[in-house]
Amino acid sequence: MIASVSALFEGILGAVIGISEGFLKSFTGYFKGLSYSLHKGYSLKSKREFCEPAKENYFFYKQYEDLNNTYKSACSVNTGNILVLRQKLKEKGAFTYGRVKAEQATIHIVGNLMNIFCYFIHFLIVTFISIPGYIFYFGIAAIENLKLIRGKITGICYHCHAKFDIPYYICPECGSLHRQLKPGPYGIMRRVCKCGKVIPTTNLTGRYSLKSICPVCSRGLEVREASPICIPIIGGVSSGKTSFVYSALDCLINDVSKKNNWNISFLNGEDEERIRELLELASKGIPPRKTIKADTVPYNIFIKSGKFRSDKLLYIYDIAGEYFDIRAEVRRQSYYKYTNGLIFIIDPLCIKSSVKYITDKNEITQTVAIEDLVDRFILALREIKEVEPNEFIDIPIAIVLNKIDLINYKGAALDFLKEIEEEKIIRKFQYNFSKYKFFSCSSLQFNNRKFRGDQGVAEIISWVLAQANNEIK
Ligand SMILES: Nc1nc2c(ncn2[C@@H]2O[C@H](COP(=O)(O)OP(=O)(O)OP(=O)(O)O)[C@@H](O)[C@H]2O)c(=O)[nH]1
Ligand SMILES: [Mg+2]
Ligand SMILES: [Zn+2]
Ligand SMILES: [Zn+2]
Repeated sequence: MIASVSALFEGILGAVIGISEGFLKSFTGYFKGLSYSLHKGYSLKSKREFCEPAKENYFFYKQYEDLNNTYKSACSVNTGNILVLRQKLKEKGAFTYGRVKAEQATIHIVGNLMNIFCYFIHFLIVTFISIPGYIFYFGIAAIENLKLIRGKITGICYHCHAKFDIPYYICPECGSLHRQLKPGPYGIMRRVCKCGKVIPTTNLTGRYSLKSICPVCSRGLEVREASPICIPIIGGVSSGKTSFVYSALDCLINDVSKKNNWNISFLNGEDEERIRELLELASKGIPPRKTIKADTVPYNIFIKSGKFRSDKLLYIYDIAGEYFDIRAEVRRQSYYKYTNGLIFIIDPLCIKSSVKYITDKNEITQTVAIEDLVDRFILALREIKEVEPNEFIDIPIAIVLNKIDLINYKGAALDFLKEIEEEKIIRKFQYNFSKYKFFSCSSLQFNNRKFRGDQGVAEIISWVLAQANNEIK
């Protein structure tokens, strides 16, 4: 009797001590979990999605990963404590039994409730601290996206013709490659590169002034986050495409830009020199060298104006005439996918019925089958752009009757084609393009002791630019 009373008493004493020990462990469990989970470094999410060479902000992803890990660790601490206590049951006696069982039950109930409570408080604290950052992030990201969308800003590589959102940027200090230099876990307006250099992460803060490379071919780019306007020049061999490009550039730089108050600039000093030298030669009447198939780098010119939402970057593709001889070759030119306007050069010397109007018959040396070329090009374009036969191709196209200095006809291009009974050519464009216009010009007029494009060239380039981009009028 006395023994059982004393055992009961011991058991109760044990239980009281067990409960108080259980409470203590329950209160410390979450903090132990916290000490196991909080550590410096990257969040798994940012590592998976970005993996950038920059310092990560704690209050973006990592704080919630730490929160969840802390809760899991704290639960494990409780389970561990309960298991360890089980060992103690090997010691016989009512005191030990009461202490262990009471402590286990306390940890199980109070410990887990404490974890839920602490998790909730932890969640509130990190959320409270994070909210201003998130609001700032969403605000800046929205303004940035709006600027890129409204300004039609995208990247186009002038080496490999790939299209992308923004290029890869290079840290000016250590040369590290930032593949996704935009607002995010590494910073909203700016980020700190792993070398310590602070670099801009938005167009608004001047990201475009950093050195960049193409994400596809890794070659250097100086596109500066402008809105691209891509205009390929189409036409048979020797139809005068390169001559037209030179006179169009000359006219754009010297006349059209001044008339519209546009500011013209080049990719860099080297490219400016290349273009100016070519124009200088052309102005002396030296015909351009034949374009070869390897010449795939376009002529780039920046057009800036206070009236534009974004700077424009013109890409004029001067393609070798041989490319249009085979449909598969046309299809291989990926820039037709995103082209904003087309200039189709027709050499009247290739149209048999125009012979009687040609002043210098010696010039008739070419035999490009113009109708076949038009058909081939339109078919290839439909395939690339995936336009159904019953739909119009929605790229504006200027059809240019070139070399009119050799033609003895004063009327408009469309009338000339009708006059020589080449309505077939007119219809091919009419039936396939939603927006088209016929022009005539001479890329080589001797004027003021210089060879320059005539008035027609200015008209053509202005029309195509205005059709290609609605900010240009
Ligand atoms: N008279 C006259 N000749 C021109 C005109 N435009 C081009 N040419 C001449 O036509 C020839 C071919 O001109 P290019 O500009 O090289 O022709 P292209 O279409 O670039 O030829 P490929 O590079 O072979 O595809 C050159 O000898 C030019 O001088 C023009 O408006 N008037
Ligand atoms: Mg050429
Ligand atoms: Zn760096
Ligand atoms: Zn590229």
